[in-house]
Amino acid sequence: MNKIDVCLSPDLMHLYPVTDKIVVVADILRATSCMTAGIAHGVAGIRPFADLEKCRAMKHCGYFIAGERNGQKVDGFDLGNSPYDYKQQHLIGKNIAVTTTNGTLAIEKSKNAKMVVIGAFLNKQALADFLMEKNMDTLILCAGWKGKFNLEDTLFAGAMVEALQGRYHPSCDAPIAARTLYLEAKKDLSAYLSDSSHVQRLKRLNIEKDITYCLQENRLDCVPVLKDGEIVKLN
Ligand code: 3SL
Repeated sequence: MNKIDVCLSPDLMHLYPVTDKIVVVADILRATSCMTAGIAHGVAGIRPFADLEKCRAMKHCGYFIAGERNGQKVDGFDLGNSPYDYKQQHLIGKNIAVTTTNGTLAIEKSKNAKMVVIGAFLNKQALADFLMEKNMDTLILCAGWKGKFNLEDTLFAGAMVEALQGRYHPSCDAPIAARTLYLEAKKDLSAYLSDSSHVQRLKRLNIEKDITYCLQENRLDCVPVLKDGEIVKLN
């Protein structure tokens, strides 16, 4: 039986050999939810950068540039980090370069994986179907917040473990703990997360509608995959 594991922070990635695994990167609020929404909406490709200036430089290569630091849009960038930014009509068929506080760093830290895919509650079932078809050991990487654990990414990891239950065997205690939390939270994810640090941070910035959007399960039937450094729709 294949194994499923959960890495609770990008700072722990050195503990997880991934060269023979699929890594699912999750930054539920909001980076990987934005990427999933954008790709589902018809954005041609999204190139992630951990480094802000490298991302900014992509403007000269014809990319729209998207970026956030501490939840707020980077000055001079075309887009912030709201899923609604990624669903604008004029972005269909276009390419975006993006940098975020945690999500794009988590993607960079996954670069040795056999395959990197982008996870969100939005595409949970599409992703689970894809993983079952691929039939490979899988690691869910939670982007967290500046190296620390966060609840929303861990709940998503637990949701994936639950979706793959019976088909995958947990590698250690993290997937068991994440699933237990998800089962407790799933009736009302939004209520369960109401006191969590990043929900509080985003509420202070008045972006409740992004939280509501990102916590919807199985709204999008799309698996974004990292190919030659760019996130594209799996075909
Ligand atoms: O850290 C990230 O990657 C972002 O998703 C954080 S925020 O929701 O845009 O603040």
